[in-house]
Parts: sequence; structure tokens; C-alpha cells
Amino acid sequence: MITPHVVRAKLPKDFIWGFATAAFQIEGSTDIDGRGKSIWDDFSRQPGKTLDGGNGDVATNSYKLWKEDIALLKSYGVKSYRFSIAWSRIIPLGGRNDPINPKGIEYYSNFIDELLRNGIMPFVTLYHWDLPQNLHERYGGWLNKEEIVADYVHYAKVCFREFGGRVKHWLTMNEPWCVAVLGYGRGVFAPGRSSDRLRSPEGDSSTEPWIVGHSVILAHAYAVKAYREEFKPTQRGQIGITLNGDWAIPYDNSPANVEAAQHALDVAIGWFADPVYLGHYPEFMQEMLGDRLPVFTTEELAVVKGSSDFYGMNTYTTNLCKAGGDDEFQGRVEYTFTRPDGTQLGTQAHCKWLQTYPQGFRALLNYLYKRYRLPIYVTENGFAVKDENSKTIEQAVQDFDRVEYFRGMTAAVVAAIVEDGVDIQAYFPWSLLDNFEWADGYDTRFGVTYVDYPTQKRYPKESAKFLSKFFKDNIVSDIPRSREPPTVQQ
Ligand code: PNW
Repeated sequence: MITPHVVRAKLPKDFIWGFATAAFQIEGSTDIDGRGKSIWDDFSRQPGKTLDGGNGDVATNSYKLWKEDIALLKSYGVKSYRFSIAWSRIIPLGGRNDPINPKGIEYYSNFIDELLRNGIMPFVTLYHWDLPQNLHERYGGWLNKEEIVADYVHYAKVCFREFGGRVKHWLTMNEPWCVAVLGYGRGVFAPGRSSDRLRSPEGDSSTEPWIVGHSVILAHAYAVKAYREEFKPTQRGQIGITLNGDWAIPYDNSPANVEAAQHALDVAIGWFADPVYLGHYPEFMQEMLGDRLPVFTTEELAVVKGSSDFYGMNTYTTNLCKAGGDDEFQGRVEYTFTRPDGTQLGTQAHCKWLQTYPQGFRALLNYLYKRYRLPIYVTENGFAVKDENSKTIEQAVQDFDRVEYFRGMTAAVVAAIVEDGVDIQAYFPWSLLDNFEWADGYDTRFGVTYVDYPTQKRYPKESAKFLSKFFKDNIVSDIPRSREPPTVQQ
């Protein structure tokens, strides 16, 4: 009798895993302890911008329930926690000459200490979309390159100085594509600028997103330069950027659609990854945009190229790509989940842009590793279960579509490491908690923990149990590693 060869999932002993969140989506307490307003406070209060008028005033109340959240993380057995610092808690007015708020520093300082006491390594995002409102009003925020780069670098340096003795993993920016396109192109995220006059009184979707993207890259790069020169020699941490990007598959074998899939990747990923890792914008973007694409000076380029110690990757799905349409933010490519034979690519999530497709995740990991040749940190990956919001708590914690999603995705990570030789060093499912899902408000839940908003009680879902067990069972020590394991510094 032939016994089937059972391949046990194996992850390196020093593999980092944990859950991810972002300040504005969980903290609430928006006018407590001297916090300044962010563009999301203002945007979410304007009528019609978020589903059911949801805003960040309470969210999951994590600003107050922080010890409970850390206890929850501990109960899940995570090694690390990815969270973001709210710029407007550290510098309420945002700018380099504006006062620093000691209460904001104290809050995150206590938070980091409590994580470390529990053996959880902080993985910190400096900018997860909550630009201080004042900087937007004062000079146009991300549209004003000189000012925003100087102010962002100052804010980052305050964080390195205050927290860098204890934080060894920094992410400068979360998903610049979303900042630029959703905030200044489609106008569906703060600050809601767009050429669509039904949506926005001002804005120019043909120019502003590319200008904003350029500023974000430069702010990231100059913050990394400051870290490497002034802090890294003593603090010895790693720093990088995290980009969103989903795998792209040609709709069929026609040459136009094969090319379309590459164009989709060029704009979704290459827009930021090519300058940061390779030192130039993708050629296709230069062709598509001409002089609407800003140009780096030689001096800037020297700072931008090589400005990330790792590849930070947020990914959720895979798109089938058809050439055509005029959506420049997708590389003039149309996305669909319906194959030519009418079947669906995977299981549909609650939000329309997401279907489960683990093979695509594995392919994307391979593509990124081959193209950019750096260790990959998966800093977000997750699933919104259909209509979870309208289920009872007992039903909602039975989130089997999410379990299937994570079963597939974790298997893809293992296969990419073990069979394909991709250097993946971290995996952070999104998200620790159901939370404020931006324009989709509270109706779309991405948490592995159910949050009952009226009581703010937390209930672990099946997906949390699945992931805890997966990582507990499967981290083994027999894969040789090329780098020193990261250490938790007390
Ligand atoms: C990411 N899309 O956002 C963010 O980093 C999180 O804050 C967010 O909660 C999470 O993914 C789930 O949405 C995205 O339209 C928002 O393709 C929109 C898209 C992708 C990512």
C-alpha cells in the first residue's frame, strides 16, 4: 500500500505573526488627551461619505480598552502586533513648529511597554491615513511636497526618538495607492477630492493622485534616511513601507489581456515599489501619464532608491484583467471575478472588491520576491464575511468563510516558503477586531474577533482559533535561515 506523502506545514522558528489594526479604525476617544483632528474626523462627518454616517468617535473604544486588547492578543499567542500611531495625538496641529503633546507620547509609550511585558513585539505604522486636519487646511497636505515632507519627517523623528528604543520594526506608510487614488482620485476616502463634481467641490483626478503619490514616496524616503543616519546606529531596528497590491491574471490568453495584467500590476504596485526598490517609475506609467507624472531629481532618487529594508505587503484578492476602459488607477484595465466560462474566481466577501483566491497570493509572493529580491513581510491579509453584521453573535463567531480564506492563505505562505523558496518573514491577518471600515463604516467586518458595538464586548471567532492553532502547531525550527531572528527588546 502506498501511504500518501503528507507534507506538514512548516514555518521558520523566527517567523513573526500577529494581528494588524490602525489607530483611526479602533481607538475612538477622538477629543481626549489633547488629540488634534485628522482628515478622517472631518470627512466621516460630512453627510453621505460613510455608510450610515459611521465615524471614528467611539470605534472599538481601544484607546480606553487597550489593556483588554493586549490581553486578547496574548490569549491568541501572537508574537507581534501591528498597530498605528495617530500623528494628531503626537503633534495635534501636525507641523514641525507645532507643539508636541506629552499625553499622546505617554499613551503610546505605556502601550508599547505593556506589549513588551506580555512578550509581544510592537510593529508600528507611522501613517495609516489619519493626516492632521490642520496640515490639509494650512497648505493642502499631501499636495504640497516641500511642506508635507518636512512635517512628516519631523513627526517620524519624534516617534523614533520617543519609542525607537523599544520599537524595532517601523512602517512609514500604509498603502500609498489608497491614499492617492481613494483620497484624491476617486474621492471616496478622506480628504475626498475628485474631479467628480457630484462628489467633491474641488480636486483634479487627472493630476492630484500622481502628485500625492510622489509626496508620499518622498516623505517615506526622507524619514528612512533620518532613521538610518540618526537612530538606526543605536536603535538597530528595521524600517520600510507597506504597499497594497493584488495579483493580476489575464482574463484570457489574448495578448492584449496578458499585457493588461502587467499594466494592472505596474500601477497597483510598481507605482511605489519600482521607485523604492528599483529607483524609477514603471515605464508604462511614464507612457500613460506623460508630464502628469512628477519627476524625481537626482538627489531625491538617491534617497528613494533602496529606502525599504523589506517588502511590506498588504494583499487581499486576485483580479482577472481585461484591457480597456479609461481607469488610469488600474492601468486602463478592467477587473472582474467572473471567468470567461461564467464561473467565479473564488468565494465572494461582503465587500465587492474581494474574493478568496489563495493561488493568486502564492503567485504574487513569487512575483514580488523575484522582482524586488527582499524578505517579504505580509502586513495585511483578510476577509469580510458576507452579511456577518446582520447575524447574531453566536452565528457571527462561526465565520467559516473566513476560516477557509485563512486556511488557503496560510497554506499559500507555507508553499511559497517551503516549495518556492520565497523569503517570507511575517504574516499579519487583518484584523484583530471588527472595526471602522472607512467608507464602509461598521457594516463590513474584517475582525477575527467579533465586536458587539453596543457593549464593546469582544468575542473570538473561529478564525482567531484557527490562526492561533495554525501558528502554534506549525512554527518549527528546521528551515535554515539566512538572517538573525528579530528580538524582543525589553
Ligand atoms: C486596507 N480596495 O484598505 C487598509 O490598510 C485597512 O485599513 C482596511 O481596513 C483593510 O485594507 C480592509 O479594507 C483597503 O478598495 C481598502 O481595493 C480598500 C481597498 C484595498 C485595501
